[in-house]
Amino acid sequence: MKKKQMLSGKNETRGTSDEARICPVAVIAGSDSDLEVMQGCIDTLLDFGIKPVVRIISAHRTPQIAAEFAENAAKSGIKVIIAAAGMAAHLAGALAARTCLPVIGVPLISAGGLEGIDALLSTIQMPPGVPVATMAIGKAGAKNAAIFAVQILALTDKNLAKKLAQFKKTQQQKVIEKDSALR
Ligand code: RP5
Repeated sequence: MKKKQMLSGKNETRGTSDEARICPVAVIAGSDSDLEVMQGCIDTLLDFGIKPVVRIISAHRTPQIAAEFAENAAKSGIKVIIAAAGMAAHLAGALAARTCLPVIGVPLISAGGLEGIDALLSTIQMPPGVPVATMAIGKAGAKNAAIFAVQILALTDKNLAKKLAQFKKTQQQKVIEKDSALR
């Protein structure tokens, strides 16, 4: 089911600017091996009613496509880009270099990597003038990237702002209930 949602996001949201208007967030993974963790990001966006554009684009293996995507993203209606990669994770930075849109980076743990520290440093240590809003490594970062994107969009979208307030309330309530259960 989850996989279907992800594939559906990918297939139905590529292309025209009409589609992009209802897909203001792009989730870009550096490899198909990143998709399992990024499903948490996609699912969180779906929970807020946002169906993202989902792509696999590599800063190193498909640099031309990465450049073209970043240069055309704003024109096609995308407002926030989430970029996730492992190892020498230059994807978020490479996209941020070519767009004025906010770019959120998610450093991932990859096989043979350094537990995500390699990706964290590659994503976060951007030179002044080209920021990447870098989240935590892995699953937590994937989910937070979605919430952070919603927070940006909620600044100009009352409906999303309401959903965000409700999300915070529910989250708080869950912790209070767990605390009460201990007493
Ligand atoms: C990065 O290299 C990708 O984002 C991925 O996390 C890592 C390994 O890629 P694969 O060899 O699994 O395709 O570019």
